[in-house]
Amino acid sequence: MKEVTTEAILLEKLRDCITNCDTQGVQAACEEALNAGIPPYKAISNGLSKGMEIVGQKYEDGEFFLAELLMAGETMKEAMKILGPHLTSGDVKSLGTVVLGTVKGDLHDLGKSLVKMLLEAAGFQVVDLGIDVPTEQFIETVKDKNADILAMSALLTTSMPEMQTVIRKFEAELRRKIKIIIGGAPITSEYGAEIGADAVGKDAIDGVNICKEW
Ligand code: B1M
Repeated sequence: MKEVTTEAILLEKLRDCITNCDTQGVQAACEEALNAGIPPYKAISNGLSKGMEIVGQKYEDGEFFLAELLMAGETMKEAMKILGPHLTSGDVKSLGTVVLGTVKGDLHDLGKSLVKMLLEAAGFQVVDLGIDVPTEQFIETVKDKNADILAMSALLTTSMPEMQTVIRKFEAELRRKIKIIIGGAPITSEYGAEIGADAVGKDAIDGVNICKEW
């Protein structure tokens, strides 16, 4: 019989807090996971994000509605408030400046915020433009901040073409100077290559590792 470990139980608890939209319970569950020595990124990717996948599936199946998506999002935010500070290394060296945002027409910010926390933990300076970011704002901020990397996130098939719009709007000289990474649930490596991105982050950790290599 398969042994059920404390870690597995706590990860399931985190998952269930998301599917039950339990904003109070998730705080205690995060503390419990940290106290049990579960690395914060594992708590997010193997616990909370699993819950988000279930919520997304239930929404597709017509079992959940927009209200549940919203509540699950709020629950995840509460969890990130507790886990986020534990992702930070406290290292002061700067590896470079990253301009980050979710593209125009897209209001999903949790994956993007996770990328931000991990980039900061790795030693990058991050200029977070938030969600629903217009094309010009990405380009102007890259210029103003003399950024090294532009990182864009999209969760909707309808918003992902915005990434191509942004990439096309860069003047040739500025484009040569900046590395562009994209990511989000619907984004594939093929899509990244097709629209001229330099890389696609399969998940937040992969994205940050690519930026570190650069
Ligand atoms: Co939305 N939503 N949503 N939603 N939502 C999805 C994305 C969906 C797949 C649900 C579904 O139908 N199964 C679906 C998209 C379908 C599609 O386009 N193919 C969908 C839809 C349809 C919608 C609306 C249109 C619903 C409506 O209004 N009728 C609407 C759109 C609003 C808009 O943006 N204009 C909408 C709204 C919302 C809420 C606002 C209510 C809420 C977001 C709350 C918030 O962000 N504060 C919400 C939520 C919560 C979801 C699901 C359930 C969860 C998303 C999430 O936060 N996951 C989602 C279903 C799903 O993803 N399975 C769904 C956790 C997060 C940590 O993961 O963001 O994927 P994620 O990030 C991952 C990777 O993608 C990657 O790293 C992270 C993991 O390490 N990553 C990067 C992300 N960005 C990266 C950047 C990188 C590298 C990696 O480098 C730059």
